[in-house]
Amino acid sequence: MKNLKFPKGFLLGGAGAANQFEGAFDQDKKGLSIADLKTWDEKLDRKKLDSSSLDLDREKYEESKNGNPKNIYPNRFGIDFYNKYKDDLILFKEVGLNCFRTSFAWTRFFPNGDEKNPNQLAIKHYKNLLTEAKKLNIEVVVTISHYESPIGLLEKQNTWLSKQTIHDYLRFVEILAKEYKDLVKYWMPFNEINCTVLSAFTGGGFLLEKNDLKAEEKKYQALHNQFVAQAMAKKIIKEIDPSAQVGCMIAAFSSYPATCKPEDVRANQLKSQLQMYMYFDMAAKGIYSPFILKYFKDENINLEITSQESDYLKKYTMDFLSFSYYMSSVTSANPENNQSGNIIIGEKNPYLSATEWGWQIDPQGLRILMNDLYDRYRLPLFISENGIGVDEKLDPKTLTVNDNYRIDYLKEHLKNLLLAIEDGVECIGYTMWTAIDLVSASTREMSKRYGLIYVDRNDDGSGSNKRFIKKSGKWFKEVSESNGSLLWKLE
Ligand code: BGP
Repeated sequence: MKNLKFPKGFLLGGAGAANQFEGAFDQDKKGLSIADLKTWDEKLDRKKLDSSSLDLDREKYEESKNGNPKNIYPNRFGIDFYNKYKDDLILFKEVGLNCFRTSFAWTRFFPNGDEKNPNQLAIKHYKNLLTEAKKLNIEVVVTISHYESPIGLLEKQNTWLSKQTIHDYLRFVEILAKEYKDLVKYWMPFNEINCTVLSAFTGGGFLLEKNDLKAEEKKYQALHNQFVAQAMAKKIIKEIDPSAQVGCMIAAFSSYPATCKPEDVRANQLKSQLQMYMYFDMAAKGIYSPFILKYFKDENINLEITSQESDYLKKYTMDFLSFSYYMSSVTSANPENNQSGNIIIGEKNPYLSATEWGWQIDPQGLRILMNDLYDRYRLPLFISENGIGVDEKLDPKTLTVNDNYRIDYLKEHLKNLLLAIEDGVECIGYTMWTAIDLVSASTREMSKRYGLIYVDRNDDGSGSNKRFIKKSGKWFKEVSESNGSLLWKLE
């Protein structure tokens, strides 16, 4: 029987994102971000989801911006972490986190995205948060931009479609690095950078007009601008604090060929190159690989790339590779059985079970992926998101949630992570999604719950907003205290 433990200094924690849990959308001079315009859809069909749920078209955008009173904007209220962070950090400690990954809201520092001087209230707020976390020995890992670009930049320059946004973003990066260099060691310039190609609005912060024939080209241009910003962010952060560590964050869409038929294997190879490896190649090597250059050519995608940008991309590659991993999918040359997934569509895997939202649970897939990535890139890995979303209720008698399914999910994934480390993979951290229930990124539901801590808040914003530790929270603490040993104990 194995008894593998986390390596010394391993970051074991939980993750969240400002736009999904802070709320307080108009407090302390905060400006509107794209997340503040997203609405809850009461009629949402969980069986039929795809990446379009992440986008807003022009009409919906204008309606949201003008504030239709019938709309419910869940990201605007979140769970009020902005005002409750002190108590919440104590709860994070109670569920055993030694590390907490969150984003710092861009529109708190620069309400329109491009002001000359930053909002001092934001600087102070996050300094207080970091200081509180330090007192509790919680290492804060900062995502600089997590699906929350400023509306001001959308209106002015279509956000990431414009190279001007690189400069605006870098001013934000510089402020963060200067202000928090003594309190933050790990930085991730973008959350799930590959989302930009799936959703112009959520990932790239810009609107595409209907039937835009250049839509693909625009998304890849926005992505390229983000790649440059990611490299430049590393340059700036390292100049301010040479000991800081900067890593990418990519949604790892790992996929198996449906059969060993060569056509299926080839289809899967292509999909993996396009959805996953091109992003890791850029982060680790600073290049577009030959396959993606051919893809651009075949698809008539012509990007504006300067030679100075190419130099920066190669020079400022990432110190570690981080990724979210929720599920795996299946690819065949002739897809039949589509299954919803974390903002992508894949096919059904008969060997795996799936969540209510169609995300196929595959703990072994994590070990396979970690080995694969380490074999390709030889850089330390950081699993920055992993977890299970379930529509669950608080037991009114015990005031907890008996979420054994979450314990099973986390246990199996953590065991596979430790097995990958035993295989020889270097892994520096794991932040499960999420420490505490918050608003879902893809569906804006509160009822798609991931937390170790339950929050009494409903999809429409009603509820006491009180916190309750779930059974998984107590279990996570024991895992953390046993340094992983508990994972291998027989039930
Ligand atoms: C990732 C995002 C997170 C998050 C998570 C779960 O894609 O980085 O922001 O929310 O997935 O997804 P969802 O909230 O859509 O269930």
